[in-house]
Amino acid sequence: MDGLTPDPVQLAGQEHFDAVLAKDSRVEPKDWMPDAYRRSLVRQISQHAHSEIIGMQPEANWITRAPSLKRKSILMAKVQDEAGHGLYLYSAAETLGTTRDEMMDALVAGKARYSSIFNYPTVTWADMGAIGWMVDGAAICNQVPLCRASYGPYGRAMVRVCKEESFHQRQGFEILLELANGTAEQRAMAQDAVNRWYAPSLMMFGPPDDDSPNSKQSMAWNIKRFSNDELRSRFVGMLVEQVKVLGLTLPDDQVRFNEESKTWEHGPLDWDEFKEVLAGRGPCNAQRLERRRTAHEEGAWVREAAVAYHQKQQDKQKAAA
Ligand code: FAQ
Repeated sequence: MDGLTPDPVQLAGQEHFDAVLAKDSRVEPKDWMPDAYRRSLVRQISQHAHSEIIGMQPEANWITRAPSLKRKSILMAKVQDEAGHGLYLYSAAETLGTTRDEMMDALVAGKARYSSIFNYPTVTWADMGAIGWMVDGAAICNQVPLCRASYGPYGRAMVRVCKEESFHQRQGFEILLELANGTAEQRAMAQDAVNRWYAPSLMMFGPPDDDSPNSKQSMAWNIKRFSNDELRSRFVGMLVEQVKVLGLTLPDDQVRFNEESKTWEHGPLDWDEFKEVLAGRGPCNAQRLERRRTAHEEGAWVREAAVAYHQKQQDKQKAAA
């Protein structure tokens, strides 16, 4: 090609890609897709996978301290679900040509993003309730629309993830409900957890729309279906109703339903804090990354054993051929 004449393969590919999006249909791994679409998907899906994996840590801290055997097994199952979500998502990203090793290397080198929310400490048992109710709740609000993401493997992975997140949210709500109906001390612990997780969970939806560089293009590509602020507002509306059932309050006296725009409004959020967390200077960033690095190093023998096993199987097949 001389660089001036349009490449016919690329032109036909772009035409097909545009038609797929116009029909609101799915793009599949072997289809032609623009490089920028591929890059943006790898960016979002790998960050999402890392969030699930790092997100295991704040809750895993409580498995040994959960107040009963039943609570321990429920929490353990939830943390294992998060590992599964990470694995589906790494697999979806791999279909775009990025290897799991590349993604994992970026994470342990501190070069990859993961959700801001997992850089906050879990200081009491009530935090397990608040995480389930609010963090998984926010994850559901954000991820249900992603089930319709234009990239097939991502959208399909989201269907199962969302089913499991719904169960997680229920278990978190139930922990808070029990504490809220317990002793005065337990009730205070539940309220304190809700107070601490409220603003960070609202910030999970990402920066305000005016400050969200990726949203417009992601929405044009049918990856994101709603803007960060739209989803945040829906989430506030959900919290407002459910907190009444808990008999607790939200630490925000500016929550109100705007009749004109038909959206839920909330008080100001500390976006400087959000930027600090994203820059790696949140309360637990260093601890989370260090733990992940250690786990990665300690798991090296499992990866080596898997490679050796695969090699052995291949040698056997060759010998039999
Ligand atoms: N934390 O232009 P936008 C879970 C970054 S899973 C860190 O608005 P976009 C399950 C963003 O990447 C939670 N970084 O970006 C669970 C971008 O940086 P980049 C994770 C953030 O992509 C529960 C820059 O800021 N969920 O909780 C955050 O259009 C309990 C500008 O932002 C997902 O990943 C943040 N909160 O919208 C597990 C869902 N927000 O890449 C364990 C999929 C923004 O240009 C226990 N992802 N940034 O360097 C998404 O929906 C989107 O990527 C958003 C961000 C909405 C997160």
